[in-house]
Amino acid sequence: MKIIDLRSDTVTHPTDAMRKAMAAAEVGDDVFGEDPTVNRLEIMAAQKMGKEAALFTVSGTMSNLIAVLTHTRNGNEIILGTEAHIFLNEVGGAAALGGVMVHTVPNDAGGRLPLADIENAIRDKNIHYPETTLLCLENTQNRCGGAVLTPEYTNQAVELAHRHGLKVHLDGARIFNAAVALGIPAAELAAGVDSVGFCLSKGLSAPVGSVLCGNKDFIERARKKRKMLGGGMRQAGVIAAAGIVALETMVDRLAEDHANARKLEAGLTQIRGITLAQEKIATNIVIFDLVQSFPVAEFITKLDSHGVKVVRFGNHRLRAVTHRMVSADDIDYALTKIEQVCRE
Ligand code: TLP
Repeated sequence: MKIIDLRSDTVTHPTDAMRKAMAAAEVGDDVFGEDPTVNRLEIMAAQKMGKEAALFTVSGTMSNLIAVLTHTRNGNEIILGTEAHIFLNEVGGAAALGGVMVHTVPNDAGGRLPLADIENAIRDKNIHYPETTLLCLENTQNRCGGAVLTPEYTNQAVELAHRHGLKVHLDGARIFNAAVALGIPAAELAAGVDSVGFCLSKGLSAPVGSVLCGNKDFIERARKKRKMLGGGMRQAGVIAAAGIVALETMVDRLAEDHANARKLEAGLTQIRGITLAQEKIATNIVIFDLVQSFPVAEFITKLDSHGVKVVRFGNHRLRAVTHRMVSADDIDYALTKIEQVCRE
């Protein structure tokens, strides 16, 4: 049976070029700083983000956790969106391992944290209060349907945070989707932030990995936190090699995924029983709602039995993500099946 897996762009397999590069990768012990391929990837990543240095990590979750651990101290408070991946999907690592309190601010439909709300959330100096030390933003904003934060917004949020003495971490798991959507270099989206992490293993199709970028001092301290978390890898050049191919060859093609997401949206709006849950499709994520009477779990199971996979994103809410392994024809096929299940 044909399988169209729209659960996430994390399901992408490495390309043939990546597998070749992995097989041929020059390696060394990265804990000694001696893996030439990892070193090359880190230099490349830092350049792409316009930062001084970078650190290869196992996952987006690990990059975010290391950023929180490096920017804060136990008992600090961090500000992030009610829809933030760090808040919702990272097993509470910031609290469990970082000992920080999270102060959430509702994201608007565009994935932004309204500036006035950020300012309101920053604690005054008062003997009763924890110290607010970090603001976390997310670009693209996953749960807001892959919404894109513009450099203008990010710069304003950074200016506000810095004025109050906060650092800013950007969860840029899909920052290249944002860059491609806006037609600007990713570095512009991360210009003012103190750290940015991006994933190689999502739309860019590498099998594993994320890179955390920032200034030299931050990365030096972050490297130690990675070691503490057990993330000091040895001959990691084998996986970094795929990351290099991802950065060199997989960024521009994200535009295709965005076009397919718009195609999916156009089709979904024609299906009775489905409404879009976002104002516009900005990148590769489509979030949609089923009419209240449709049981979501059953819908997913039925669709799955037709070979089309999506994930649950709420009581009546589903998410579909386009990526390299889904073609425009696959979108047509998926739409036919979604329509069929809705009809049934
Ligand atoms: N997101 C996954 C799931 O965890 C929801 C997905 O399928 O979208 N930041 C953002 C914005 C993310 O969307 C994700 C992964 C991460 C961080 C974590 O990356 P990994 O999975 O590499 O730990």
